[in-house]
This record gives sequence, C-alpha cells and structure tokens, in this order.
Amino acid sequence: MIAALAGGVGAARFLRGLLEVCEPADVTAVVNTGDDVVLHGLHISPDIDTVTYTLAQAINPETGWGLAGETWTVMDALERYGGLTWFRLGDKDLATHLYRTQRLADGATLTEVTADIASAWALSLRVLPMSDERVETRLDVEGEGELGLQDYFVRRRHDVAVKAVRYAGVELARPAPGVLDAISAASRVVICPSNPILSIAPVVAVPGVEEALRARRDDVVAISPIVAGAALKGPADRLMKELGLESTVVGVARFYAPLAGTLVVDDADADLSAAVEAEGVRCVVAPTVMRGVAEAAALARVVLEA
Ligand code: FO1
Repeated sequence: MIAALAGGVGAARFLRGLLEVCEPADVTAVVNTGDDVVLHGLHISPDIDTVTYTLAQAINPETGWGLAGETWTVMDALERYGGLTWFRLGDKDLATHLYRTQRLADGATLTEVTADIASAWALSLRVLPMSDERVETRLDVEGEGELGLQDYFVRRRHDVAVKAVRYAGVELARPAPGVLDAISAASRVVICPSNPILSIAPVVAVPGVEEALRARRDDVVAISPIVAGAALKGPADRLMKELGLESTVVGVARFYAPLAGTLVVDDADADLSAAVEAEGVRCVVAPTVMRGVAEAAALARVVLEA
C-alpha cells in the first residue's frame, strides 16, 4: 500500500506516473482541501479535481486545471451581469461543482462525494480529502489583511507579499475516514512535489496527521518542488522566502525533516546533497522534472526504491 500527500498540479503529474508502476488499487491519495472555495454557492475543491481529472486523463493540458475541451458559455453569460468571473469555471467543470454541492447539501460527506466522483471517472486509486471538515488556507498579505487562497492565488496572481499563513478551522478538523489508516498501513508514504506551505502543510496540520507521519518517518519520502532554487510552478519559492525559509532543497529538507526520512532532489541540486543530509534527511538525487508520463513513472520508481 502507498499513501501520497497531494496538492494540485505537481502532485497530480507524479500520481499519474505512480499509477503506471504500481497497482492503482494499492494507492491512496490524501488531498489538500485548504484551497477549497465556495463561489456562486458551489463547493469547489480545486486540488481534488486536478488530481481526479489528471488521473482520468481529462485534464486541460494548457492550464493544468479544469477539463480538456472546455467551453465557457456560463462564464461569458455571467459577465453580462458583472458576476464573479475571475475564477474561471468551465461548463463541463461546473457539473462537478453542481454535483458535489448538491450531494453535500443532501448530507453526504466530502469523502463520499470525492469517492463517487473518482469512481465516475473510472479511477481505481482511493482519493481522500484531508478532512471532511472545512479548513481554509488564509494568507496575511502586506497592506491588505487576510485573503483566501484563491483570492491570493488567482485574483492577485500570487504577486503580493505574504506575512503569514494559517489554516483556519484546522484545530477542530478531523482527518477524513481512512487517512490515518492509509498512512499507518502504507509501505511507503510519499509527500508529492507540491507547495510545502500551501498544499502539504494544511494536510499535516489536520490533528493526528503529523503524529502519524512522524511514526512512519523512515518510510516517508518527500519530493522537492524546488529545483535549483525555484518552484517549477506557482509561488512556493517566493512564499518560502517571505516566511523566512530558505527557498532551496536545503530549506525543503529542513521543513520536512521532522516527517520525512528521505528527500528526492533534482539532478540540478546534486551539489546540495551533503547540505540536505546535514539536516538529518537522506538525499536521493534523480530527475524530478516531469514533462510527461514516462518521466513521472521514472520518478515514481525512484521514490518506491528509495
Ligand atoms: N487557476 C487560475 O489561475 N485561474 C482560474 O481561473 C482557475 C480556475 C479554476 C477552476 C477550477 C479548478 O479546479 C481550479 C482552478 N484554478 C484556476 C486552479 C487553482 O486555483 C489553483 O491552481 C490551485 O488551487 C492551487 O493548487
């Protein structure tokens, strides 16, 4: 059994490779829901949907989120009213949010709805939200006060200075059913190459998850989302610096050291291997940039053999 802590695009690409090299039914992805947002009265779970659509090979290849072959009739019509259109929801993608929202209103849990959506896309791995309770990643932004994740990420294009990040509601949240068991039972726990602060830390902050990971530290392998000092996608490098962390694989090693016994870093960072190990984390050097499924599968093999 393999458990993987996952955010959005980077995690989804890695998982796609993982499913090539192991039995999908043996994989549980525990996905960040700190990015979830309610817009137009709809419950949107971007990271869960990015993982689901990517593994279903239905993801929009240009954006890395949303569905391939999307149309935008609803967004265009909404523009007439001056409605909220900065967060683009395609016509097909909207069906997912309508379905999720109605099921939640009918009393289903996010775990149940997520499983049903994954099954509708014929996925055999288990996709779990980190929690069924609402946890909101909130960013304290210079001169603006607190913003929700999507407001920061999409509306402000993560181009504003962040002073602090918190995961609102996390103290009262419980891990979704199956999360702690998946971590305990796994032969390998993977921390996917996702933003450590915005994607992985919210999962770890859910009460009980950090303890479960610490107990499995020798079997926890993290993949650095930072390559040669920069994030492959998104604001991880900038955010790490703003929050006083070093935006290198050494900073990633320091951040994950309590939880992960091993860090996989890219070939480009081979010269930092000793500095990573000085943080008390075993360092494995391999190609980590995934341009396609073959590279993702090769990286997954490295992680399983690490
Ligand atoms: N990202 C954008 O940059 N612009 C968008 O309009 C946008 C819409 C969107 C709709 C559904 C969805 O599942 C994801 C969407 N994303 C969009 C991606 C998302 O904001 C972020 O990539 C993640 O939340 C960060 O992991």
